[in-house]
Amino acid sequence: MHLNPHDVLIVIDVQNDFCASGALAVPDGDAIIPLIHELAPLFAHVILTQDWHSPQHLSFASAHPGKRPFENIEVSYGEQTLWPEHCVQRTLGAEFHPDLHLPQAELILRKGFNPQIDSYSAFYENDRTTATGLGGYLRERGLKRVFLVGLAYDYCVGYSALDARGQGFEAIAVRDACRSIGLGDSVAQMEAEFAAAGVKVIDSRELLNGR
Ligand code: VGL
Ligand code: ZN
Repeated sequence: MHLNPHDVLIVIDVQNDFCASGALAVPDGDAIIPLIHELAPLFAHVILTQDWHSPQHLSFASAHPGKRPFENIEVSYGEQTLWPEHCVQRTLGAEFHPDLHLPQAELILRKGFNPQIDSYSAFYENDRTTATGLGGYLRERGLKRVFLVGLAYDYCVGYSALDARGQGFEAIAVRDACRSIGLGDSVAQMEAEFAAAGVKVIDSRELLNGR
């Protein structure tokens, strides 16, 4: 697969709390970092996202007495999964993994900072209507095709890819440069949504061999 100057690599949430010994560790999460470093130089544009929650964020089980992580609750905008406290603003867990080295990144997009709304997607908060501005940013800069890597495939990578399609961008998830949380059948469900929305899933070899 050949890349062009309108392609952008979006590196989703490669933060301490999603990596080994983090508060919401994604199994094998750190393992993708060397591959991300191989892929990034192929792209003219790189964007990072950073999960960036207020203390006592609505998505934290600890903010709901009697509730436990990974339970679902009903909130104003619908169903919300509850998580362990993670990626709290200005904590070590919210920092990018220390091995992640992408100084060329042009934008660091923070999301999930609204205390009352979670944000899996880099484009829309979980109410599905509050925009982060990323769609407008990409359009104004003439970026048309987004490649997604990072954590977690079945949540923030997945919802970002779906919303990219919804905003009229081509969206391609690089499967082996992602890892999943895996709650129930979250991976299969996300892949069914990818198929319906036209999100492509590729292996990194398709990029690395096509140079
Ligand atoms: C994520 C759950 C909660 C993710 C973020 O980055 O996939 N998942 N917050
Ligand atoms: Zn989060």
